[in-house]
Amino acid sequence: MAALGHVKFAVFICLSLLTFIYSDQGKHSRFEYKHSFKGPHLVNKQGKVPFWNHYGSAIPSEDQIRITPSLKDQKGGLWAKTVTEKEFWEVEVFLKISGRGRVGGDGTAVWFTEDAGHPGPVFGSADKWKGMGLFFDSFDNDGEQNNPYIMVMVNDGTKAYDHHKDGIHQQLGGCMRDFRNRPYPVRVKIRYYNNILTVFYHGGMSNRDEDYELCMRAENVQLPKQGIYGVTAATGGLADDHDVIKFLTHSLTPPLSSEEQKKKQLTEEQRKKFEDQYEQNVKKLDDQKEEFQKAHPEQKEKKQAEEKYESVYERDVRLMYEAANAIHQLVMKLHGKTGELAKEVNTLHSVVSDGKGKDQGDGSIRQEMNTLISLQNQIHSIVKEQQERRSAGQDTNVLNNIESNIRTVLENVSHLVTSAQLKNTPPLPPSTPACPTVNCVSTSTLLMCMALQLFVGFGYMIYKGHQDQAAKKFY
Ligand code: MAN
Ligand code: CA
Ligand code: CA
Repeated sequence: MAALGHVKFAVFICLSLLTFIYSDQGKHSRFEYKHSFKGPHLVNKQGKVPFWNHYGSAIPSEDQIRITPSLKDQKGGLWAKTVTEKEFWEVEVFLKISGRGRVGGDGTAVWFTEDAGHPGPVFGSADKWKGMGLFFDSFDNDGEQNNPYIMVMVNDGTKAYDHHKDGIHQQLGGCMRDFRNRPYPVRVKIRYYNNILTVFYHGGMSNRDEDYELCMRAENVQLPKQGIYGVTAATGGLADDHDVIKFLTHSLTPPLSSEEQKKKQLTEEQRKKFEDQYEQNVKKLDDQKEEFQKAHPEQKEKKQAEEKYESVYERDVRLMYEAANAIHQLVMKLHGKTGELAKEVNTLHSVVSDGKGKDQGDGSIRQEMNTLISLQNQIHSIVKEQQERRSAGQDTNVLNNIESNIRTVLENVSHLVTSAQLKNTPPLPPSTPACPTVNCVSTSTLLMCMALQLFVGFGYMIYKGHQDQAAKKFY
């Protein structure tokens, strides 16, 4: 499978090369990736454009490099790290120059110079360069109303650019175009071949490749045999965003002799052979994929199952939600039950009060009193647990209500016990039992109280268990 992938990749590379090396108007054009960049993934992890250095205000991002933001007096630049190997070349640069003002400044420059530039006064780069600079000059410094202007200036390292006159007398050639705030990127294609320098301009009114027009052409141009490409920009009192979107470089070489052509150029037959091979390999890959799926159906099922069932995260969230819901239900139930219990004990209390003085006390009263005391103890322990829970920061209104209900029960039971104790002083010997004349507290009532009591305790245990489980899910 992996070998197949490599074959596929190799064939793809060959086909790509075939498209890069082609004969065009008697010259060969070859894409130079080390002197180019384009989106959508312009920057590496270090935030740099591979094979390029940037300085000043330039900020590379995924799909463009902002050489200057629209702030006053900014300078920025981007220069290829390596020199060119071929004497003749063609670069195509995509730019966006935009600003809110009717007039902007100052402009962008595309360079081919002997050495890489550094920050300076000429559109963000150093003066007295050796080589060529093409300037998108937005601001009309000399007031001749001839800007925005695109111009080429060749320098042998001796001339200082005349910023105040927009270099009007220093230009090799140019054309006046408004390149600011265009709907699509504006483009420039600079071709240097056989010492002829030609500049084509694309006004950014469309995204079509064929919308280029000739801006300038000059013969007998002497540029360094080897050089470095750069793109820089600057703002002054006025400011624009100067963004570069693409920089595509091709080296241009003379056509090969017929002998060389035979050796180097891939014939149509070979091309067809590669294409067929590629098709076959793709088919083979598909067949193998199918075979693998047949041989390992569990893999497919596994994948389907993974899609069908929820993820660990989804399950945890769902469980937490369900647990919280269950706790809520339980607490509400507990709330209702303690209310009932309170009512029950109140009834008990009034019955005991009514029977005061009538009851002479006997064994059954003593037994009931003992049950009441144990009931009191149990309720007391619940109240204590409630207090602990509240001190752990888990108090809610409902839990408070439960507690207050239990407190009422506790008070009433205390009262009941005290009344019963008073009645039985001094305690009667068990040998002389006497039936009460009034049925003050029935055994069934007491048993019901105890059942409720147990229910409360049991409910609380379940609630606590749920809560512990829910708490564990957070770790
Ligand atoms: C000021 C100066 C000039 C610059 C213009 C336009 O006048 O900074 O150098 O060209 O603003 O930005
Ligand atoms: Ca200017
Ligand atoms: Ca001018």
